[in-house]
Amino acid sequence: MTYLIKPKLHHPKLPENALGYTRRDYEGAISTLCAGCGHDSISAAIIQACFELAIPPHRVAKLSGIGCSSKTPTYFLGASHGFNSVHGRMPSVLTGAALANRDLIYLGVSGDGDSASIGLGQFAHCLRRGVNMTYIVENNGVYGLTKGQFSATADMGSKSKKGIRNEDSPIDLVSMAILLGATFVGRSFSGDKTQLVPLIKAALEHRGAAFIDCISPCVAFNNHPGSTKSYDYVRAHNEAVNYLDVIEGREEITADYAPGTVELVEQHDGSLLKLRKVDAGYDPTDKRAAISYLQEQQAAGEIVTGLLYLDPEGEDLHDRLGTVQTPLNALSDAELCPGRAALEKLNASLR
Ligand SMILES: Cc1ncc(C[n+]2csc(CCOP(=O)(O)OP(=O)(O)O)c2C)c(N)n1
Ligand code: SF4
Ligand SMILES: [Mg+2]
Repeated sequence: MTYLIKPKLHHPKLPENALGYTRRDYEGAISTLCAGCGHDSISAAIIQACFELAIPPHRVAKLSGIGCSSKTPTYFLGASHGFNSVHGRMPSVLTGAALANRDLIYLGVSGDGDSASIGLGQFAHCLRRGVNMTYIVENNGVYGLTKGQFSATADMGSKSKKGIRNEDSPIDLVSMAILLGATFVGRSFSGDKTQLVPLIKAALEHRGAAFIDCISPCVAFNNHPGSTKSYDYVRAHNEAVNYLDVIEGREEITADYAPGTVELVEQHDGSLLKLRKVDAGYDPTDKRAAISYLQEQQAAGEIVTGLLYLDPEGEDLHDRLGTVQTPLNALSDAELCPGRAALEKLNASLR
């Protein structure tokens, strides 16, 4: 793969985070995506979120599948671990990595083709298992990389660039993720940085399976008037259920205390989510209400965005499996291979 590295030079007065890094330290190579692609805006939001959280870049493992969306990890967090896997297989590679080393922060980036078509089974199982990760689908309703075929999230009745009508009903990844057992589920729009950056920060802070469906218009194949994934449609039909801000367990990240109804939700790791609700009736911790609200708004043609479901007591797969605390690469040979006697004892316990 060829890619262009950005020059390291930057203005000496760029703001620094708690680690002394500037935003530039969280960037990657120069993007080769089409100008105006929503995916580039999501990369910028990821960079901003990691900068604001002062995450050490080498603590992040970014994984993806295949597609324009799955190319994007090259364009952010250049100093992080990265693995560009096979089409639709990111979730199982991420699960394996997370099981081998629980100390890294796992960020999975995928497309609607990657996750809702070929990788649907993988998507389902890593969410229901509670793998500790942030899983972002950059949802444009098409297979962008392979020139605009309908994906499984494309609207029924929508027309492709070539004028062909989609006859299949779409998969709503957000509703699926809630039903499957993800403990943090949000939806946003690539063009809404004010909402997306705090949502990504909250997902990164969440312990357990965090999923974000991010609508991301494909300017080459799916940004026309008939598509609900176009810039114009989302701007006109977006119903935001909450304004979200994150307060880390360690220190407060933002001082934005604008008026409005505020709800503080404590997460398992002690960090707090601050929700400023624009819709006073919306409770993200009520699973059944969240699902029916999503269905109602969808029937009315609205796209609900924001933090849609949260279980603050989310579990990590490691808790369920009772696995060793230490990353496997830090265990000694004797610990990894305790010998014949230990194996015989284990076998005997299973008879
Ligand atoms: C096993 C396999 N099947 C098919 C392909 C061809 N292919 C590459 S990307 C892609 C779809 C990508 O769509 P999506 O995940 O929505 O990403 P986007 O390009 O829209 O961001 C397909 C079908 C492949 N690379 N591997
Ligand atoms: S084809 Fe679509 S998804 Fe791919 S880079 Fe271009 S605008 Fe983005
Ligand atoms: Mg796509």
